[in-house]
Amino acid sequence: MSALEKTFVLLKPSCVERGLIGEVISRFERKGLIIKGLKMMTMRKEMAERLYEVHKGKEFYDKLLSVVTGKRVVAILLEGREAVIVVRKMIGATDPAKAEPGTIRGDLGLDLTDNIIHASDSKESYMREAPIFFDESELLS
Ligand code: 3AN
Repeated sequence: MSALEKTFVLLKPSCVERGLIGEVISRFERKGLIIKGLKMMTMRKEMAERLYEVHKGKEFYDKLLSVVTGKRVVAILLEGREAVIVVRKMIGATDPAKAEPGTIRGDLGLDLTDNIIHASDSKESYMREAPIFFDESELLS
């Protein structure tokens, strides 16, 4: 059996505002992923800039920052076997209009910019993204 892995998930403002926090967390729990960290916070601009730094310069970057900055989000650390790839499969394609039914974006969203949820796409992304939202001590516990 492969080693347990952690991944980082962010429930975006539309997920919080539409009352879908429980629905999304419930899917992860039912899958067997363990919640290792969970916090609601207001997304500061500096956090959004760090999370989306790879998209700086793209035409959707400014809009992306403006839809998340100053809004409530929920940051989650999940742990489980192959957690990164499992969660990416569960969230579905970036564009909710193209995401398969059965996925979180496919079932719950339509907007492309605020597409319900973010999840790390690799172990390296997890290592970069998780410390933006969680302190070192929270990551180790
Ligand atoms: P994913 O979130 O599936 O990893 P990325 O990393 O390509 O997708 O994009 C990061 C975020 O940027 C997306 N979650 C979405 O909010 C936004 N985004 C990506 N592509 C577009 C686009 N063409 N127009 C508007 N927003 C976009």
